[in-house]
Amino acid sequence: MKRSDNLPENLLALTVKESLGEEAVLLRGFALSIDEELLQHIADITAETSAPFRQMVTPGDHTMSVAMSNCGNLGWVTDANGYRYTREDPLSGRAWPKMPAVFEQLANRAATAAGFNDFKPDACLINKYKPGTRLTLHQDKNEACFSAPIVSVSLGLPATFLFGGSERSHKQKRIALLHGDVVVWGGVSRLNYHGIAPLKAGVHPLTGACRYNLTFRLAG
Ligand code: MD3
Ligand code: FE
Repeated sequence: MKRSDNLPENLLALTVKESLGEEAVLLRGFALSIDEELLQHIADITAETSAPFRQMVTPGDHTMSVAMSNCGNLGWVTDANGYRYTREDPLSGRAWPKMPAVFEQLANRAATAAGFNDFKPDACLINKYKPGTRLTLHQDKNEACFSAPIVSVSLGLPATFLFGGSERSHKQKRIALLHGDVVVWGGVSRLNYHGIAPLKAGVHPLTGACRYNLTFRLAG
């Protein structure tokens, strides 16, 4: 039996909820009990013969330091033609790998714990950070619908999350995101600027010198 079979239905009552601002909820350690299962799925999805990690190029011709892949019906991509969601992995020409049931269930339960019922993501972006890798301040606005929340899951090395406001110039809060943490962003925080500071060097027992982030979205 997999440990995800044991995820209690009443996880909500057992979860430490921390508010990061209006409609932004940090669920510390929410994914800890299924960490190894999540990492095994990431390894399978990103295997050389499936949808390997790649450093994408922005429309402004910058190569991103974060390596990315996707699973689910839609996957986020960027290239010279812009930022968008696609049904096929441009590397292979095939559909993105199916979203594992445990991913969908985790995202749905985290959203529910944060007060967003019936979240059914169709896209999961998988980000891989090595020491020095960063994600500059941006908004997530390539999705068809902004009323659904975004759920993010952190695995491996810790990161400093930069959480800004509705304008790029607004001051940012710095929040440590640790292995197993889940954050739910919805409502008024959905379009807030955010980013990840350059990852500090380190070694995590399960991931080595690396951080993974899963970002679940309703994109289509
Ligand atoms: C706040 N990823 O892939 S997840 C991204 O840790 C992205 O890899 C970061 O930002 C990472 O686009 C941060 C947390 C996150 C995701 C979406 C948000 C925070 C958000 C949307 C609105 C506000
Ligand atoms: Fe983002």
